[in-house]
Amino acid sequence: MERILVIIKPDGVERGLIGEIISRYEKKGLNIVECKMIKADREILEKHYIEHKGKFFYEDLITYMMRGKVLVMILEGNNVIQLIRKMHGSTNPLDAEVGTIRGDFANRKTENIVHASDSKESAEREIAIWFS
Ligand code: 3AN
Repeated sequence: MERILVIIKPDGVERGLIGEIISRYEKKGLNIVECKMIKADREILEKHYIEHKGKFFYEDLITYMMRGKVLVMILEGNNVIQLIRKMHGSTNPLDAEVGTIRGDFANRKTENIVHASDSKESAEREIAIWFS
């Protein structure tokens, strides 16, 4: 059984998209096994985004992720990582297909509504950070 960490980011929460996003996961038959709403601090975000440290968008990304509450979830199921990433669409909203969450709701690269782990290894690393 595979697990993935998903975050509905501050813009998703602010824009009232929590219900819409969770409803898509439910309709797809995905299983939410943990869920919490928190205001992330710099410490947790620096751990989460360690691979992006030093990139030109890093500071903007951390500031944006701290500006409001986020909904953090663990989903579990067969091939859940591939399924969720397909449903979220590409990081760049210009590349995200219509019908995906980013394709339907995002219009910027940094503020792109959702995060999802991109591999089994990153899922376990991220789950340990957010649900330790
Ligand atoms: P994804 O969330 O699609 O897996 P990552 O992990 O490459 O994308 O990037 C993490 C986050 O950093 C993205 N969700 C986005 O908010 C931001 N980001 C990534 N690349 C860029 C970029 N070129 N310009 C601005 N923000 C970016």
